[in-house]
Amino acid sequence: MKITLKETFFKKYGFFLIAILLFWLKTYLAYHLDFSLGVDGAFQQLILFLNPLASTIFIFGLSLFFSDSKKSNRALLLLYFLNSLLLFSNILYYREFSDFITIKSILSSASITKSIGPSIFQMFKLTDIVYWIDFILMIHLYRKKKTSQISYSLKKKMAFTTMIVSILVFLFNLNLAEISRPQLLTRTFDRNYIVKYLGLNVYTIYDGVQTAKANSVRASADSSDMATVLDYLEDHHAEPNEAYFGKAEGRNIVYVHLESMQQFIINLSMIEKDGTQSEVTPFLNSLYDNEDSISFSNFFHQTGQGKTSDAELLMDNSLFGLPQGSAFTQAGSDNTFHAAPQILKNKGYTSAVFHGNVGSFWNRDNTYKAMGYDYFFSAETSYTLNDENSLEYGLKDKLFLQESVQYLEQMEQPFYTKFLTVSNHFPFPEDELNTVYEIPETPDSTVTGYFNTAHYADQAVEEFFQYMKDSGLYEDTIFILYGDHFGISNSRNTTLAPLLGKSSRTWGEYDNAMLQRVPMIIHIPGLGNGSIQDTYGGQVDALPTLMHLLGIQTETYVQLGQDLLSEERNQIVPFRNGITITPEYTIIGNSIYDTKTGNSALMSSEDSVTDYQNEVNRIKEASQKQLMISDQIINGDLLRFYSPADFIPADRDAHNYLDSPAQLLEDRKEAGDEGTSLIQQNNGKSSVPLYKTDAPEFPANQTETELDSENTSSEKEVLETNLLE
Ligand code: GP9
Ligand code: MN
Repeated sequence: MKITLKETFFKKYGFFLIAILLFWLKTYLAYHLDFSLGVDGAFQQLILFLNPLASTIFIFGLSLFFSDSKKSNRALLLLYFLNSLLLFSNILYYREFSDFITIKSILSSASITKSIGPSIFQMFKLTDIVYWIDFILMIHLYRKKKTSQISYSLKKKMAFTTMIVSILVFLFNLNLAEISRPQLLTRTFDRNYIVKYLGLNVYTIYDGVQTAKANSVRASADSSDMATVLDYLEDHHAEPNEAYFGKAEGRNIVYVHLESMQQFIINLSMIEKDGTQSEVTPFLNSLYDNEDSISFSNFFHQTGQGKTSDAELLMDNSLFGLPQGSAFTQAGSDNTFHAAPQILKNKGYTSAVFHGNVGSFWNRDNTYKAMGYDYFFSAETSYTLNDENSLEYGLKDKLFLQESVQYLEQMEQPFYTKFLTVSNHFPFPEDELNTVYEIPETPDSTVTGYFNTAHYADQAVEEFFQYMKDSGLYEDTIFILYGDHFGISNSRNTTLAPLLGKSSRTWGEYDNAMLQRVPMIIHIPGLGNGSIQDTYGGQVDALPTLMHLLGIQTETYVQLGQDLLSEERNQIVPFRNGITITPEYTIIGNSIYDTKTGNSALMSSEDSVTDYQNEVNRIKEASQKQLMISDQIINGDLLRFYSPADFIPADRDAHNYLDSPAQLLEDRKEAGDEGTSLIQQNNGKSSVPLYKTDAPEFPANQTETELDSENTSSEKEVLETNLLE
């Protein structure tokens, strides 16, 4: 009798229950294997264990609403597959971004796919099979007809009961979460928190609701919202430092955007495969510690999911990217910006971005128009790409920089320009032609490769600088070299640790945070009293710094950063994910570390507990406020309601970047003898032949036979035609 009861029970509910159990365990396994959710203590462990349950019951319970069992079972299988796909996509995404997929990032999936698409295979691990064997088992059970056979009347009842059970489990879960983390859903914590406490499915739904809300924010914003922003700016503005104000007045501006370059690489020497020891980035090192450079040793990237585009937004606007997705893709097509190129256009500058990748990547082709860039030289219009000379993200740096100067020399001076490099991009692939710096193998080929691609990028920048000197542009220019974001993601830092002389065993969230420093070198030829500054700052602070160096006051502009050279800086550096760093404290969730030592700050604090708490709260609030004001500006498109003195807003329709090279030529002709371009100053003689590159793919460096066999002669012709013009 007992056995029959058991049998009947399994016959009726087995397939359904197995599905729930398998998926629950799989999610829990993924939490441990692939996500680092910062779970602390037994109580949080319990919540983590419980959190996949409610949504799994709910989602799979939907299958019970079908009248016949066959349909139900099929629906269950489909739901199982879709939910597995969501989980697995998040796993892959997390491996690169240390973050979860957002609805916005799916909506702007073109950019995301382009960003991680080509390197997708690098994300897979052999052990990923564990995320799919359960599904294979489910199919097997389905085929063997080991599915649930529940009668219609019973199923109807069961469907509703299941829904109720799932809601009860969810409320219980939410209750536990609120005990551990009050106001979880009412205050904006990071995505990690929501997954940690409520699970991946709940996070996805929550994110969807947030996205819908955000869309309505823009519609409901009005000019009064701008008042809050202006109040903030009045309090937050840091006066320029007189010693530096105007030091680069009237100069050309050249930004060298160093893809994935992290500060740890500066002055780092490694032992190569052949036993010799040398610096990874000797040229950057020479600029970093240089009498004509102001360099920063505690400068952090502040990017989020928008990665390169966030870095660009920060540098050009002194505004943060959004908490989710990329502001370039979400707001770049509609919003008003008061970006550097537009501010400077009103002061007689011309501007351009150079990038050897397609123009639509990160929605650049639209966003730059709103930022006032005159020209955008991208892969479609301005560079010659072939299989040999380019990588997943565009033309290799040495060729890219070389090919760029044919346009640069034609630009009216002074100019504001940005060169976006790509060679040092994840997954830092081996490039047979350009393997110049080989360290011994590590367990992770992306970590091993990073040093070579960084070294290559360093050489490319050196060649570019040599050209600037040889062409005579150097003396009239201010150079800003900055790393855009991490190249080695947190999940790989334990492999990196021993290479930096650190222990992987004791590696933790504090160490991850410290590695978010990126290079920031301001090179002003002729400056003379260069220095390495140890002030704590981030990318949001770059624009006011530059403006003051150019001798332009910033208090009427909506720039959220503080001049890195000002003596009034608060030195509070928020990361986009809410981590906050000051010279004293590193605040990560509820943990507070001593920034200098990495020890728990509470223990080492000599202040009274209340003073300490007040100070930490003050820092947290300042950090959150800066991010919040930035989000309000972008989400509400608030800059459309405000116009700084002497500022003429950008006219999007004034540009068609597909014509940039032709437009440049036309503008040069129009300027005629009065023109200030380098080529005009040289009476029409091109400076391009002065550019020396050792790139093996460069046509002039290839023998005739190589050229013929690779059929790149067309490239040479294009270059020559460009020169003739
Ligand atoms: C793409 C390049 C890389 O054009 O700038 O962007 P990322 O993947 O680093 O955001
Ligand atoms: Mn990048």
